[in-house]
Amino acid sequence: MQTLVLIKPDAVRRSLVGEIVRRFENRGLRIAAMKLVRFDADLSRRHYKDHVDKDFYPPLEKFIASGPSLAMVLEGDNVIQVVRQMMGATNHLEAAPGTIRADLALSTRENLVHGSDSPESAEREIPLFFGKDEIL
Ligand code: IDP
Ligand code: MG
Repeated sequence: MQTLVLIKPDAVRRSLVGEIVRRFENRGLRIAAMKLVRFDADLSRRHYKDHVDKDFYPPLEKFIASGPSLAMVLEGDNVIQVVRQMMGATNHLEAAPGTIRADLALSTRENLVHGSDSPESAEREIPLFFGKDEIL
């Protein structure tokens, strides 16, 4: 099983890439693909297609395009659920202690990480960032 993980521009700016990748590696997940990506408005609208009509979307698009993100495909048993659990709730105040967002974030928008929320989302999101030949 595979999932798409993004380490968002706030995390890259704050030099938290290593800290966040370390958590996933230590958990036992395998990195199947990894690269820096720069969102533009088109990629943002495609990636966040379920959110484009929401109030928080315009500032979200500005944020996600504000600098490079690290995109990864992670692999492992139940990886979608495992990554979502390790990320914590969207709102850092509701994220359980020990999760990435609870430990490292102070903002609901700038919340460091993205992880696909279902197998259908993973199947849709991975090809937005990686060709088949880039997933090893
Ligand atoms: P998720 O990343 O935990 O799956 P989603 O509901 O899919 O959360 O929202 C996508 C992203 O949009 C969030 O990670 C966060 O960056 C941003 N976002 C979601 N809800 C809010 C909000 O209420 N205020 C500001 N930003 C939000
Ligand atoms: Mg989501």
